[in-house]
Amino acid sequence: MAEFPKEFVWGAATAAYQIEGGATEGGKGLSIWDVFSHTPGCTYRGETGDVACDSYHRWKEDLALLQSMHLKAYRFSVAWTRIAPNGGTDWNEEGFAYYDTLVDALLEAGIEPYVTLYHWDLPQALEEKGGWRSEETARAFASYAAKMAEHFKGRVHQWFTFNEPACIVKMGYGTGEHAPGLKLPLEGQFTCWRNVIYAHCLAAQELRHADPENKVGFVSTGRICYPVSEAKTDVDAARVLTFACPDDDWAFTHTMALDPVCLGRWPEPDICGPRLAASIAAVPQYINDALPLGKPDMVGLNIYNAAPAQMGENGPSYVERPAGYAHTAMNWPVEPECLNWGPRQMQERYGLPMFITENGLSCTDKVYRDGKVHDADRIDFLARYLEKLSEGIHAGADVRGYFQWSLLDNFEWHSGYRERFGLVYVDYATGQRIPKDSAFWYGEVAAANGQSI
Ligand code: GCO
Repeated sequence: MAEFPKEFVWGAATAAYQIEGGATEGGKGLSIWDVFSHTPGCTYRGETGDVACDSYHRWKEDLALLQSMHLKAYRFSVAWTRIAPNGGTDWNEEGFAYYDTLVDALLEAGIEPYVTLYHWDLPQALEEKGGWRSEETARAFASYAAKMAEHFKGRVHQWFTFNEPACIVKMGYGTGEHAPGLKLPLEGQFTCWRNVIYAHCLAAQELRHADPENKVGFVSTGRICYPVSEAKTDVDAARVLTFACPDDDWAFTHTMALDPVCLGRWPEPDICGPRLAASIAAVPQYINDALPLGKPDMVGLNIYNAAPAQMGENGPSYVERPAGYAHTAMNWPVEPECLNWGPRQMQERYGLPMFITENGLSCTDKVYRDGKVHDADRIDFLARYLEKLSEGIHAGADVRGYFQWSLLDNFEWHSGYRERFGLVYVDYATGQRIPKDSAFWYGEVAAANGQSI
């Protein structure tokens, strides 16, 4: 049985471009994802977020689903281009009106909004001026954050500035798999990275200035390695591999996001590759001086899996998984220990309250002949992961809550609608929502604070 702290927060998560649709409605401007998804060859079958789950019109149904699952928290993101269509001070009243309605309805229902200000959908107008390659984008983001904090003062207190710099930079400006689809060398990617971190620090200052009651968060994803035994040597080896930042794999690390944000300094050179270390050494001093402003009240961890590790003959080494190991529809390994060891390692290094801001899996979900969606894989996965999260909390990780990814099946970026991550099935032709078996199961878990697992 899994036990969770008394005030543990149970929620679900989504993101604007993945669920809203209404891509050109309500005065919304174009984001880089509107442009990228309409660029031939960039997404699975050329699928776009033009309609997605149509939550822009169907948000009441989403709210009802949250209530049906006894959830007291909803993590969603705001489309910057609804608030400022061109990413400047071109404030759009219709954009504010949409999120006013959603936030007020959540509060009325006793569901706390956890708002992500940036979940990858940069205004296209800013990308055309350099995007994250330019510090001006950091300043524009701070202005957007200040406006949001002012507008929602007294109603929204839980803010996450960014979701996953790892994906924003590596996939958007490195591999080109995500918007804006650029392929820069390490040095160019790092420039984008440090501008995102700078943007967070400036925005954190604005959010706190607007309302001292505001809690500022930052959402990170990256490599987690767990020890194959409790032997100190294996535990140490796993920790070293979790936080290492080699030149060929530095972006998908919590280190590169959380060291500057939480510790106010960049990772030490001896855990960085030489090109990365040289880029860090060249960071302008005024950005380094701003880092302490970004210390968060809460760290968001998006954790889906991990790699087994041990202390080998030649030092820390990965352990090969057995043949036929369990994996998800998206071919991600099923590794529940990630929610035990990941939070414990982050607790040791950063010592800040944490939320699991995303965890879940895609399954080959379908509507069965009985009209229901039976997703035993998701129930088993969540049970195993939440048991391990409970273990990590009992070992000392200060995890305050868990947001399941995702409330709804939705637009999975360059994979389009092929992957179904939702607790709720979405028929994209009609917009119909069908709670999967896991939605009922997760609702019982939330109502029982995990005791039903
Ligand atoms: C991420 C993003 C989500 C994804 C989810 C499944 O973590 O990549 O925050 O938008 O849809 O994680 O890949």
